[in-house]
Amino acid sequence: MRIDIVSVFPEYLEPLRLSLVGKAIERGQIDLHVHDLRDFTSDKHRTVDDAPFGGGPGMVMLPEPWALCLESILESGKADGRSKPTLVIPVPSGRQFTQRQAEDLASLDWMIFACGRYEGIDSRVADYFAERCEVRELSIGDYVLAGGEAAVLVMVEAAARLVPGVLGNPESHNDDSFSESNEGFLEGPIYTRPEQWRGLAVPPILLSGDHAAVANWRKEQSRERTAKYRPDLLGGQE
Ligand code: JDN
Repeated sequence: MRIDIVSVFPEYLEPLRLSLVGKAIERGQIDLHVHDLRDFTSDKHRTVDDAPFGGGPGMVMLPEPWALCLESILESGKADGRSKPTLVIPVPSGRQFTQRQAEDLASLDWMIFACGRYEGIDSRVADYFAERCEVRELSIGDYVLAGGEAAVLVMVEAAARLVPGVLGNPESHNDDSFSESNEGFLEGPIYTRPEQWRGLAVPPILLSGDHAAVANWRKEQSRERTAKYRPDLLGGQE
């Protein structure tokens, strides 16, 4: 899988080289390219923004540096034997990024993430590239960040751990909160040694060796937790 990320703060994406995603990069399972948008400006001040048409506060990212950068990435990816990237643009006004979206991204061969700053990117960039690749405007939740970088860290990590071979044991996905094999419920409580810790015991059923009973108990815990924190996932009201 190839991942290109464009930002005016390329250092913001460096944590992706740590831990699980970092290991996947080292193993060659993920080919990560981070690009500085300002490298695609031509004025002395390396300008990437301007005032919004129609007035209002803040600044909007200029379309031309984005076009030059994305075109250079499209060429580089083609030279690398890739075709039809998906262009992900994190925006507070986008479709909700969910575990289903993460699973879908994990199946792709090539993704480009465009991190906006200020009030966002001139909307013509998404329209223009919609004719050249699949564009997805995604939101990681109902809050507003200062830019798309933190959202991209979230989306790349959520997708990368689902890429076959990236996580040691693929079965560990089955217990994930929101996973299909878990009926979309939240994961219940988990325990390790010692059996007794500061006066708190591990639920005895987990020590019973009765796998069916353990599975039933976990399902029940999972339902209870979902009913308490996320009744919307059970089809009820929030
Ligand atoms: O997903 B976000 O909250 C988000 C915020 C901004 C952005 C991209 C995404 N660009 C500027 C603010």
